Amino acid sequence: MIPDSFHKKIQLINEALDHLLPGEDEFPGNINRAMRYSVLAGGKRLRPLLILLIPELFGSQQEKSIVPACAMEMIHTYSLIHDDLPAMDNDDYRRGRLTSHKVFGEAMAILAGDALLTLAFDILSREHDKEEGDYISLYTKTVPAEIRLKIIAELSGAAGTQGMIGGQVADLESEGKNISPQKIDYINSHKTGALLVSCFRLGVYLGGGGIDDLERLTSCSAAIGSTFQVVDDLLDLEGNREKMGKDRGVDSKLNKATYLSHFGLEEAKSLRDKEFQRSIKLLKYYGNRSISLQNLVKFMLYRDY
Ligand code: GRG
Repeated sequence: MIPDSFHKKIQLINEALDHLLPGEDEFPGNINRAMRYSVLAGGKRLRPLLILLIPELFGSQQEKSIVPACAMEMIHTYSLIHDDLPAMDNDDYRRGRLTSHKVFGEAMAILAGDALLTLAFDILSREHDKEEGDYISLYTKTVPAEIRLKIIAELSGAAGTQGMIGGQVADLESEGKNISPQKIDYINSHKTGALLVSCFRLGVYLGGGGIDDLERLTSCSAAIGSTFQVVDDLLDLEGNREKMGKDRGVDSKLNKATYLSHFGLEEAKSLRDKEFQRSIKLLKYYGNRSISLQNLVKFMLYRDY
């Protein structure tokens, strides 16, 4: 399970997501219900946690990070909804529930994904929300406009064809083929790594880190991002279905070439250990301020769901 020390932050993120998502009773209700169904289904909230924790390396407060953390979770959830569609991985379960298209139908699931992607950039670019003192007003008051613009550019780059979508396209086109280790690395670092790297980079912008910090933490997150996908592949093979809240064996069903299928179990676990040690070494540069982050990285790479 995710360490208890993160529960307060997860609660903060969940409350903000609940507030920032459109209400179930607002018109048009069906799309709002579909968006809320997938975002509020649980999920480990790893990406928002990273965006809250990185600024702490620079002694900055977490309040600044809440809106970008929610935007990231909305984009991540959109990618899961679309990844589960019949045209992609065709999964029936996600986060312990039936997938969006199983409950709301394929058309509404596609639109829920689109709406979450759009809402993410809406909350990042809006000046204020309905009430005074809400999450968005706090964000615009505490984060300068040039940093907010940088965050939008970073996130759209990571989610687009040079990032997550590019990796997803390579993944789809590689099904049933014997692909090179370089191609596997491209898939892992783009499909999964791109958003994780941008969590770290967003955290540096929000925390006021310098160019050295950006380089150090980009390198650290690149190792974590690709390895996170290798761990996901390991769980697809060895994980517990109940704990994971989704079906196993999807990679072999779709005949996907992964780091695991190419190099085998021992090599995949040894890569995980090596990249974990490498990232911890980089994080130790920040001394005690990085302890929570080190714990989160450990959980990410040795998780069982
Ligand atoms: C635009 C049509 C269209 C489709 C987009 C971009 C995309 C489809 C899919 C992205 C690829 C993807 C879903 C990668 C999986 C990354 C991954 C390992 C997800 C699991 O992350 P966790 O374990 O999940 O953090 P929770 O549920 O805990 O948030």
